[in-house]
Amino acid sequence: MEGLIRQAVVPLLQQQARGFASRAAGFWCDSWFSHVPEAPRDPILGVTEKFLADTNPQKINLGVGAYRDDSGQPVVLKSVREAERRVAGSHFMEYLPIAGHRQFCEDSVKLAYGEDSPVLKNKQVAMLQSLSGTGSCRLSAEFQGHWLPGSTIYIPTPTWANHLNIWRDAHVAIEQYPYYKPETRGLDFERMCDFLSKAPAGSAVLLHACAHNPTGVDPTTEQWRELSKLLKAKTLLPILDCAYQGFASGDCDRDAQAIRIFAEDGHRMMLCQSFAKNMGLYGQRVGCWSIVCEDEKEAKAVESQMKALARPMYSNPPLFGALLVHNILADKALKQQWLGEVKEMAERIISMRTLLRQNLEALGSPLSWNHITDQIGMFCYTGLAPEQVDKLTAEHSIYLTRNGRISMAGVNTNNVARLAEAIHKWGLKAFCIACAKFQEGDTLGEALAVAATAPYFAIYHAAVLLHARRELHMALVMLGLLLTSALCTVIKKALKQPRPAATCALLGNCHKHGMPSSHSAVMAFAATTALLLYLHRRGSGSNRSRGGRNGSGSGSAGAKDTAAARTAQRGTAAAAAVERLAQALPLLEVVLLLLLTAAVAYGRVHLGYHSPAQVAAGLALGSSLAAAWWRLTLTACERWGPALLRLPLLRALHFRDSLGCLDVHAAEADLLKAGPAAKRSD
Ligand code: PLA
Repeated sequence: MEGLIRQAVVPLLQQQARGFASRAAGFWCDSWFSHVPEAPRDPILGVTEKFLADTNPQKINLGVGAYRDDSGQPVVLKSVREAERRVAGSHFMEYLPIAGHRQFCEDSVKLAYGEDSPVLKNKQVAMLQSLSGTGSCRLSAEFQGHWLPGSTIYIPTPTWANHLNIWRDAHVAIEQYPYYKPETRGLDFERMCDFLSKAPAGSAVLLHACAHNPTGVDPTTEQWRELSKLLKAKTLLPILDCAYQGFASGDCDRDAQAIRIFAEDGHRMMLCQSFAKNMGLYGQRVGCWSIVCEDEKEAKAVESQMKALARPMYSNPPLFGALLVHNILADKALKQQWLGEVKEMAERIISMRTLLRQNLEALGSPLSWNHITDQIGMFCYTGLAPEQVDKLTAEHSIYLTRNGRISMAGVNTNNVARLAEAIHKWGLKAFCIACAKFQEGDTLGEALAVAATAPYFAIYHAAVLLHARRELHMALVMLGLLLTSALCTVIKKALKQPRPAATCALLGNCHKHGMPSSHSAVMAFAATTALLLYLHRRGSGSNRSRGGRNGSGSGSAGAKDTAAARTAQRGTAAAAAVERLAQALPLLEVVLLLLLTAAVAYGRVHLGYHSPAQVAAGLALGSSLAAAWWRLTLTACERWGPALLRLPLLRALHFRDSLGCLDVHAAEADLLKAGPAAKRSD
């Protein structure tokens, strides 16, 4: 409703107000048009105007939906050239009747409703040659406004921008129904049906017969059937706009399925056909407007009113294009040739979708570009925001509509890489931890993708420990983890061993190197260090119970002894069990870390990110680095630890050496228990 007010009512009021103001001021005698403001550019054809004004030789026009070959040139189909040859000189240039070329219309509706369509056999279809698809739509809107007064048109969101202008200018009330779901980049079928089921009976519903513009998302056959039933049950009139027959699947019959389902279900309906795209007759303005009526008698009356609408608008349609289409559709061999050419055009577009997606993935784009290949027809609804589109135009001379729609017909092998680079540069970037991809439905893969975050958490964990505990050796562990990761990057660059060929295209990492797996190396480093620390603390614990060095810094006896003493004090078996569990915890943690390392390593192969050899190399590198680093850490802490800890900065930060302490937590608990006096005397 709000959209309608903005688009229809507000401009009308503004126009009236301006007219009134200028007349009231007496301007209209000496300045007839001074009150006429400049209209905004058309959102689609305005893009072509800007493109033509650009002097950059590298410019790319992906705005208007006009087919181009792989060298970016407009195409005249061979079948059309042959029809042109046959037509040339053989016809005089008289006016066509108001309803245009009758045989052309009959060929045209056969292509849409089907050769053996009962509605055609029963002569239920009123028809008229129109000024291409736009002319058909405009006549439909005028007919609705005139013969179904007070009815509303339901238009999908989004849609071809001109639909809104057309029904607005025909003064028909507009409602917009949900069609596209950005989150799934698919059809919002449930909401669409829900919305339409609430439309008042007697309303009209505009549907794109195939290759929805701009989304490239069509209902499935089943969904078309459901929609047809819904519209029938709710007494809604379907108006099908068929501007791309053949461009969705490459097969004109398949692309007519919606039209045929609705006709079969006995709908009264309107159909707007265009031969601009599928025959490449853009400038010839050839279309056909038809209305399926109750019977022949009704069709006759309706057709007479269709002519009555056309006559004061443009009198009668142009001759040449209609003759071309008629020559092609009425000649079996020529029609066959044309069908092959439509298929070829559709296939080139499909191959460009694959190429564009591959290029984006090869650039390492972390976003999903599946929708480029999932969508059908002439357009790709990229999801780029208007600001990003502006960047593509300003910085790269790439022209597209501001709703992020790309005319795939303008993409070719020469410009696809430049287009992908520009989209990648100005497109959305993603930040996520690990971002491991897995196959839909692979539960193990999903769990392993979650496990792939572990190396990042190992580093975060070390950082948090360092911050919370201020242990000297933890600073060195953290440094070791970072060095391991950096070393992997250096080795990968030096060896340049590729990622597994079988999966790299799907994962979009073909341009990355994989030897060794840094995930595996970092995890192996973390797990080995944890194991060595555990063994070291156990060793110092048993030494201590044999009278060895006490490294806890708390001045108490070994934690094991302390625990035993506590147990004795409480004297309960349950407490003893809890204590034993607490003692076993450090070992359990080490075991879990080793298992997690195994899961990460297995996941790298299962998910296709690395070969087994790359993972094995990562594990070997990480664990041997950890062992070497551990020796170095021990020596460093023993030799230089005390001196380091005396440094003013480390003292101020309360850094400490707790390497030799068997159970840091127990030691701290004892310290706190001893009370403030103990802390002061410390
Ligand atoms: N209906 C839809 C859904 C369309 O996309 C178009 C054309 C038409 C009707 C009208 O086509 P015609 O009058 O040329 O037969 N849309 C184009 C061109 C290809 C345009 O905007 O006029 C587009 O770029 O969206």
